[in-house]
Amino acid sequence: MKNHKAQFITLEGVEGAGKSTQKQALCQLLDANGIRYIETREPGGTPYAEEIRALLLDSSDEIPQAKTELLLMFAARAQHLETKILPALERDLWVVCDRFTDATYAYQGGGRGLPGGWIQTLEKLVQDERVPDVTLFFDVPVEIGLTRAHRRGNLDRIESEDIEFFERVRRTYQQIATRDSGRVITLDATVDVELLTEEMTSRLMSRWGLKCRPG
Ligand code: T5A
Repeated sequence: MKNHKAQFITLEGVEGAGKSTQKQALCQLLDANGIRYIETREPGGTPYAEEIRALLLDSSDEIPQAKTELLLMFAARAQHLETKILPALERDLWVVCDRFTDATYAYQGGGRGLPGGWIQTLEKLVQDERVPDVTLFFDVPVEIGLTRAHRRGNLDRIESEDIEFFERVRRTYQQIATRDSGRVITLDATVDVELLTEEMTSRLMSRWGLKCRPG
């Protein structure tokens, strides 16, 4: 393997894009190459941040305002970044994280229509210059993703938004991927699980100079 500093990898996409499924395949690739890593997710990732996640995703009688939702996403992120992600990277552990700040631009920015400038301000405050090294964007038409998510069942508060909301989320992800194509790898997530794993594995092996395929 080429010499690499510990990588901060994030997975993004609309609901049902297949992030969680492909995260397992990514971890198998890292295992096969003897790379030490932690797995985590947002919102959440630490006990405190998981409590914020529960607040964010539970459906209750009082619906949080879009601004409240934005601030809670970054509150959870501050805790997660400081107490889990950065310490892991400092110990030379790679970090595989299901969603990060691109999701805030996509959901609270694109979906809810909050100004991008607000998100940039909070991003600077919470992350300073820290951004993921690699982001895998699993791109799938909203109807396909939502059908998969519905099949899986148990929709949370945000998953229950209407189709136009998720169309704006997807468009924002696509814009980020175009603008930041050095960091973001876009994968066609309409194909079956095995084909998608194959494509992701090949792209990452060549990017990092890995030699061993899982299994
Ligand atoms: N959020 C998050 C914000 O609004 N702002 C933020 O800043 C952040 C960080 C939580 C919610 O929080 C929001 C976004 C979310 O609404 P989450 O925990 O990541 O996000 O939950 P979801 O995105 O809802 O996770 P899902 O499980 O719905 O999506 P995945 O992980 O993309 O999909 P996955 O792998 O679980 O697959 C879903 C189903 O599809 C099948 C699977 O078997 C499964 O049944 N599947 C496929 N079927 C056919 N072909 C494929 N290629 C398939 N891949 C998977």
